[in-house]
Amino acid sequence: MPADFNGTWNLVSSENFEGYMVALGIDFATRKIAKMLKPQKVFKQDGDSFSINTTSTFRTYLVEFTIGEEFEEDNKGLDNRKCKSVVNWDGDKIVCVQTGEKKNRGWTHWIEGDDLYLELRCEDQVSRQVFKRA
Ligand code: VLZ
Repeated sequence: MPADFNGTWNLVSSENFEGYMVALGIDFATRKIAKMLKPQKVFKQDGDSFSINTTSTFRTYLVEFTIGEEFEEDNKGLDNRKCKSVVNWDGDKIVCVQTGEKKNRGWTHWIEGDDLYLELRCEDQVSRQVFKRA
């Protein structure tokens, strides 16, 4: 029985999002704004079909995917690079590999207790975020 990510989640802590953004080549002014944000994630999950909508007062980012099916991701409003992405289960975690110009790019989500965790990876940088149910 895989994990159920459905719901609305609010950011409560963030570690090294700055390093992750630098690795993605996000400009200084955008980083200053972005690191102040408290984004919300709305997960919709139906079996292996997901949508994750990350919203904030500054930018919004929607990604939709099915486990195991590669898709084109354009990262619009983030670094605007295109990559080929695929998300797979690793136990109760969902692991995204984003293949493109940036090495070692991807993310992992999992739930522990009532908290949603996110690890964001790009090149040698790792950012960790924790969300609580809204
Ligand atoms: O999350 O890739 O949940 O694809 C933050 C918006 C969105 C703030 C960060 C604007 C998206 C930042 C991180 C401007 C540079 C992300 C995935 C996993 C969904």
